[in-house]
Amino acid sequence: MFMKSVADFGNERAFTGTLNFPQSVSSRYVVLIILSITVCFQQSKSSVSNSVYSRPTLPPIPVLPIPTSRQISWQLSEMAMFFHFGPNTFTDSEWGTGQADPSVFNPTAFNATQWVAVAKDTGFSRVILTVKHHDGFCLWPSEYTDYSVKSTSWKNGTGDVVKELAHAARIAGLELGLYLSPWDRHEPCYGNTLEYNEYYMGQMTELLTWYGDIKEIWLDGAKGENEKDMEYFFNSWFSLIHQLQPEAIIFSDDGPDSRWIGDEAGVARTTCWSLFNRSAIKIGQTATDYLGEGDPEGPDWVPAECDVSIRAGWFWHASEAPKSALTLLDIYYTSAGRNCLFLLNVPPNSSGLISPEDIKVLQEFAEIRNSIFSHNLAKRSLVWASNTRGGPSSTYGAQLVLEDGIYSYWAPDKAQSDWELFFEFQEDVTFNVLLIQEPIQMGQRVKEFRFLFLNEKGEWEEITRGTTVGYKRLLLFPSVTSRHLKLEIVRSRGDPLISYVGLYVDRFSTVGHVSLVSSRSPLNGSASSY
Ligand code: FUL
Repeated sequence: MFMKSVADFGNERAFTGTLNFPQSVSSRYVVLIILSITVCFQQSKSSVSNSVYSRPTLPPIPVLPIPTSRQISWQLSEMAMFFHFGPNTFTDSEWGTGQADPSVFNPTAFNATQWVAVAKDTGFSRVILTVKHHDGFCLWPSEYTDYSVKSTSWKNGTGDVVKELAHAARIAGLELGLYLSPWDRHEPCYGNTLEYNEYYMGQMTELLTWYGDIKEIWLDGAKGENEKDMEYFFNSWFSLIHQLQPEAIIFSDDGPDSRWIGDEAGVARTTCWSLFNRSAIKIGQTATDYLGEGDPEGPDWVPAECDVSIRAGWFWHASEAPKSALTLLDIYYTSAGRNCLFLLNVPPNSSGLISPEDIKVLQEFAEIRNSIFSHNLAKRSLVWASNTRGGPSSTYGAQLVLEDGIYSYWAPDKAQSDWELFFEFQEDVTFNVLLIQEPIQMGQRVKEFRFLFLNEKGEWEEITRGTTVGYKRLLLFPSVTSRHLKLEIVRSRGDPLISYVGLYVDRFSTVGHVSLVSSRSPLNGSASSY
């Protein structure tokens, strides 16, 4: 903790002067006085600790639902990289028919270490591979079909993309996720409910037992029109996955561990709860409004994931170019900056490598993020709160909102209605980005907040406002210069808890520009575009 809050001094004024001893007192006496004060202080400290037990302020009660440990580590990972790779990469298609000859799959320079290095070097801590897309082709040598790498000339039929990626990810310390498409356009038993579920679970078992730790299973909900009708045994799939890989997050349209945000543009709603009601929905049939906003009354913790591709398509096509780094920055604000995981697809090309032009954009994107977010201007401020649980010097003090991470936080006193954090600077600061984080391990609470500055007339004036916060909320607005700022929590589920507040300068985005990526108008009347 770098600074003591004004409130920590209670009603007393902080002593800031220097001790001036009279000239006549020699330095010998000064040393003696200091020594005796130190001894007395230590004695009194030890006698207190022998007689009175003073326990720390008790923690607040979590507001349910709360995330599981695997959901917390998933959320902390913030950004994941998606790899769509398979026969479509070689046939210039998106939804392969399942009839492509396996021989088309021939990545002559395949190198999973390069994929992982690109992800790691540009700030992604998890990679997810389409081990089987809708065409049914398997990137690992499944024993249940020969429509796989086994039937190709790549490495004379001995290759295994999943094995090589798992190995590269493990060496680099990245987490691995797998996308196993339920819809299968090749497998003849697709449409026969019992047999296909057996087939699917057999393949899932191979994947979850052959390749070490798997941290996410991605269950895509797409299915073409007029395709064979059949039922998926979701509950059996979920139980099997959690039994074989207890740390794996299961993503589907509706959870159980992570849900789809409802679009493929990387744009979450400005109101985005991780709370959800799983019993009220049927997988694949949930309205996008419900997926997008979540449910402040929901009994289940099912945070959202925003999947979007760096190119127009999910698979690599020679004719397509990557989006710009600034567009990725916009998407970062509208996904990771709205309480979601940002899942960015970067499709390897037909030689089996990530293309240089995509790498260049990813590097620029990383540099831009770094230049904006590595310097929190709020750390220069003195922070205090309208009230604090256990008093201003407790382990829930206001100044903790300047400490990185979600495990230290400011908590207000019980039964208060004013929830305000004040930031005071010694000189003017100019910024245009606000970051707020809640300690989600205690539940998602904030329903509405405002951020204000003290104007020249001495009145609090609103800079921006928002609804939900969750793990991370970013708001971009026209630049503001001030010395006095206030974060006001207007409405909350229980007492609001705030773990981090950041103020940054984004010289790259223009506020007008961001509306270009927003698929809908803000739902909460925010002054900000984000
Ligand atoms: C969609 C699929 O149909 C696309 O091909 C892609 O895999 C995307 C992530 O999900 O539903």
